[in-house]
Amino acid sequence: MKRRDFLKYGGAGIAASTAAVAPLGSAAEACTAAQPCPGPLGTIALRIDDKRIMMVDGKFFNFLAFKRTDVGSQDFTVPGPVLRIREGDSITISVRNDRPEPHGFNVTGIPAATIDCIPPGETRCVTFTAPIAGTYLYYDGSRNLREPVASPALLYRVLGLHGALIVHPVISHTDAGSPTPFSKSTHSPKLVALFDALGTCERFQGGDLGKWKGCEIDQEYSFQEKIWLVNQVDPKFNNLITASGITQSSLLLNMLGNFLPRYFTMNGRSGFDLASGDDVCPANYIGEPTLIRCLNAGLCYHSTHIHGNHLMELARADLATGAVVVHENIIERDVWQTWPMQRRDMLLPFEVPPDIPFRNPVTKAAIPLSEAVVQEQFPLRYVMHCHTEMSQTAAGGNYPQGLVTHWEIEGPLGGRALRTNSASL
Ligand SMILES: [Cu+2]
Repeated sequence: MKRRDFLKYGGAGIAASTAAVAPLGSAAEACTAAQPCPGPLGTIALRIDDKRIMMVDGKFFNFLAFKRTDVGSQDFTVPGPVLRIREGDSITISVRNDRPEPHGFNVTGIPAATIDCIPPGETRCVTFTAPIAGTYLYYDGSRNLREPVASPALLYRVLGLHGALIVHPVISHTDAGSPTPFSKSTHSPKLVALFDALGTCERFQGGDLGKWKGCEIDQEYSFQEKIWLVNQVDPKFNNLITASGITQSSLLLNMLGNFLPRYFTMNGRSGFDLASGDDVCPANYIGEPTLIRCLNAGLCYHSTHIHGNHLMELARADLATGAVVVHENIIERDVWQTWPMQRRDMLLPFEVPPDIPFRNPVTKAAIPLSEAVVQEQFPLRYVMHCHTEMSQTAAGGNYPQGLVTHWEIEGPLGGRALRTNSASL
């Protein structure tokens, strides 16, 4: 290869480190001019640093990561911690940057929750009013020196600086008293009809236990509420992260064009590492509906497919504005698209799967699922996998080590109580 070609195509370390000196200085100076936090550091305190993380095939790569410092002892994670706030509250978020390059903070659909620039070693704050209840994505949307101004800033988000921000409603119950994930002001008649039907009809059984119950505001997830946050990893971009800064590679001049993901992750894991985990795998009894909040922080399109039940799509993000849109009509799906920066709230009803013979074939009378299952023993496990074919793999060909997990029916209607009672005997 001629030296000129090396500089043009691959000489990231040499070409960029000399070319980047001047702009790095000026950008850092502009960033330092930003005002420090006034007063206390706020409701939620975050830090940014780098972290080495092992992928499903045992290889380690560098990531940029958030950790929360205002609650307990937490580690840097990718994705960042799940943040839960309440609609209408005044929220202050502080972010300390322990990396050598400037960073920022953004939330899709909440333009006021923006910190343009956090200089190295410093802390910046933002205060905003929490918008309507729903699922939001926080991330670092600041631009690396080499990312073209004409295209979206992608690098820091994809390298790990992203996480789910959940806004809880203040008044969420229907007039009939059914809890929903949304504010009453955004309820549609069909959404109300669905949540009122949960636990009360032949399809959605379970009485009071069949109602949906949300996650507590100080928890990341619960047995009836999960978060599926997907991302993709191309190690050649992760390899640009060094302790002394980001290597200013020519790869960044066209990140989308140069991006070739080798790992497709959900909540930071893929393949075998997604085979279990309470954060990801819904494991409930018939009649215990589970909300799955789906987000995509990456650059690739995903097409999530689930077996066993259809899900009810309750809400999505408007991709133009990022705002939460609670559907007027409930859409039943077993495959749903997840575009980059998209969020969708999906309700997994935990109804009797249609292939389980829980009716007497002659009299049509319902018989207990526990007696009907003669061939398939509990737990019944159903796959979730992405229908975007590339995402089944890891490291460029390890199948199935990509975006694949499962959900499971632990037992029949009322099974949780039966198990609890037998455990107490
Ligand atoms: Cu499938």
